[in-house]
Amino acid sequence: MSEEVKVFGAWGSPMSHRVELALRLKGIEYENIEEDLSNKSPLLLKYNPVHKKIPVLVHKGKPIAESMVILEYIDETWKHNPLLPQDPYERAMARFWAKFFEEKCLMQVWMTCCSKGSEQEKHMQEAMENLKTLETALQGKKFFGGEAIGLVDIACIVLAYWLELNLQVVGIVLIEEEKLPMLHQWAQELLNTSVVKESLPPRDKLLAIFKARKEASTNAA
Ligand SMILES: N[C@@H](CCC(=O)N[C@@H](CS)C(=O)NCC(=O)O)C(=O)O
Repeated sequence: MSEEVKVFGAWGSPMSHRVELALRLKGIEYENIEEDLSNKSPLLLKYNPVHKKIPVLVHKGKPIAESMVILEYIDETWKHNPLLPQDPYERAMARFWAKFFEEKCLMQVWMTCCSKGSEQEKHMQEAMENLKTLETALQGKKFFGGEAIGLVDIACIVLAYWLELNLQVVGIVLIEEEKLPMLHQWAQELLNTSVVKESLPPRDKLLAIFKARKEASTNAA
């Protein structure tokens, strides 16, 4: 491991998956360091003293935190199989949509999974509106990155897999073919790509966690 690439992550985390997928797409070997999030290691706290969260990428002894920042670092360090377009305008657009997803879709869909009744209805409507807007960036394309998986696809994979599974457990289908046809098609294409399939955490293990969380919240109510 000449490049000394380490990823401090957790098997079920969509944020550490972003980093691992980017490294896999670039063919960069890395050492995966599994963190116990209920008992974080002194090294993780040293490497990410501000947020104390995973993922952290450590390259040649230097730590970088925040998944989207790490993705850009990876893209700038290993320039082959680019995650961002070469054209400055297209790069700006990719960053725009990744930010839109982070700020306007991620939390809204997550809150749809976690809330109930009229609260849930409100979050779901907001999530739908924002996902319809996000979908426009897929017009005429297979992936947000075009023919190849790019930064926005990696950012949004949490929607196609983790959030979809969580929504399934609470009995909601958001990414329906009729309502969000382009996002629906995109999710299928993405999850059928071998590099993605090989990198995703097991569906059954995630479903068990989401079901246990739902039962705990039902019992607490
Ligand atoms: N904005 C951060 C979010 C990272 C994050 O939320 N990590 C979670 C796991 S998915 C974590 O470390 N949770 C433990 C904690 O909050 O104490 C990123 O994109 O890297």
